[in-house]
Amino acid sequence: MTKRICIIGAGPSGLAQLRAFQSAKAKGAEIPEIVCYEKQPDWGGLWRYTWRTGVDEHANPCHGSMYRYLWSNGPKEGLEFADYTFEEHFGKPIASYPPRAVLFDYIEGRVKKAGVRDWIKFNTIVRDVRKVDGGFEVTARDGETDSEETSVFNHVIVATGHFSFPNVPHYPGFEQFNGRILHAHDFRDAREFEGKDILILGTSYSAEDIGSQCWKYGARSITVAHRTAPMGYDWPDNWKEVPKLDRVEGKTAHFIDGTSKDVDAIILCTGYKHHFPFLPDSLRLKTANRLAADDLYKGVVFTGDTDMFYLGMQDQWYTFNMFDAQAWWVRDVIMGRIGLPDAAAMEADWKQRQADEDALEDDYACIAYQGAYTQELIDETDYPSFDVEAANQAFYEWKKHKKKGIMEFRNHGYTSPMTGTKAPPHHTPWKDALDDSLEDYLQV
Ligand code: FAD
Ligand code: NA7
Repeated sequence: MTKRICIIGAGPSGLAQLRAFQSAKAKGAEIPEIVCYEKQPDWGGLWRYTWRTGVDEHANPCHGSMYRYLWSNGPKEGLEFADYTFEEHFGKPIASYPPRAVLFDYIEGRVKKAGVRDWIKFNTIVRDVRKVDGGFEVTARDGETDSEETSVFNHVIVATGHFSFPNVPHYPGFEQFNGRILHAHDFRDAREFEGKDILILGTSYSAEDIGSQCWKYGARSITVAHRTAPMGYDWPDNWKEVPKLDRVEGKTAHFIDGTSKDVDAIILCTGYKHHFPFLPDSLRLKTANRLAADDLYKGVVFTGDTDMFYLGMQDQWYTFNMFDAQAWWVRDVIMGRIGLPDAAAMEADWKQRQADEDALEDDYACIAYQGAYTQELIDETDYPSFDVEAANQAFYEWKKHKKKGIMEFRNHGYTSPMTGTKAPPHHTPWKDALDDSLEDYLQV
């Protein structure tokens, strides 16, 4: 009997899984029956921009965390698909830090070509997954028809991402703050903060990029409070890094070193939580945002139930091509091409990966580690092999360029690990490029 597979989510990870099965089919293999549930009206996951915050069009939690004017925060040469290059999609080499709309177009181009849209049920949120005899009973709700359906599958692949449920801390005085407090998840348009004094909490990607956007689009000042350590870049004059926030009184933010600053808005760039409200405890992944997640053999097989898989649950240097590596590998387990070892060996695997991660000394080592993981999976499937070392190099150069000029790093170009082509410079320096549309970006 044909196996039935449920994929939850049609973001880059879920789409990688669809493309993996479709590529096996194109090579003549008999593939399982596939149903992909996607709660949004379209594919692309976080790369599908929504102006909505709070709840979505069907009153479910809004998935989108991306904002207007977002340009890739790492070089595109690190995330390029090995089976569908940027040059194939755009018909010419393009610059290295594409805005969101350009990356969405690229992601969409591959799956349009593969013809997998019919496998996806849009506007349909998975509400419940239960273990039953012979597999999993999955209950999903179609927001358009306001109706529920329940189906049984042999395997469930969770590809719901982990940058959508905000980690929202509380600090004394938030209740009385005379301004806006929002999490990065709800940030949409930097122009809202033009002429304003902004306080940002956090020191990772969201803090750096949302602060940079507010600066680019005319905020009066940016103050970034760090809980652990400052980011330490050479920031513009109206940007200060200060110690941890202690409390807020009226519009005044007080920091633990006794200094203070009057601010109009507080943006909590305090990260996200892995959150799977549709799963029972026995199937629910519980892990921190790290390179080697808990309880996942080879980073994808859930050790609590090996008929269940998770994609893209790691913290990410590598993204799209790592999701591909995972999806091809999961496909091959499901199709019986790759066998699984016993429970003890699977547990030893993720624990060893975490021990190796804990021994990494710096970001460069983390990049090499995730590159090696991606390579390991690729080597065990027919995903087109590519020069992972060249992708690592693009990331290393990106790190150095950030250190050299945090508002200039996006003006650099890198060499594609797939085609060997060096990216041309963008026509306008990032800080002056206010139009983030695909049409503007692709102009020569
Ligand atoms: P997602 O993109 O989150 O997709 C998950 C999908 O699952 C969504 O479509 C969602 O609607 C669906 N879903 C969720 N729950 C359910 C449910 N219960 N039922 C049905 N469907 C469901 N990466 C980069 O490489 N470069 C960048 O510049 C970059 N910038 C980023 C900026 C921000 C602000 C954020 C938050 C992330 C950024 N990322 C970036 C990382 C991002 O995580 C990946 O690029 C990628 O989107 C992850 O893909 P995914 O499919 O795993 O998850
Ligand atoms: P990250 O990378 O998880 O970073 C979260 C940041 O938030 C980090 O600097 C934390 O500081 C800080 N944090 C967490 N809790 C608090 C509290 N309570 N107070 C102050 N600061 C806090 O999340 P991002 O949103 O930046 O990035 C996630 C993805 O989005 C990423 O892949 C990007 O591509 C876009 P710490 O260092 O732990 O002290």
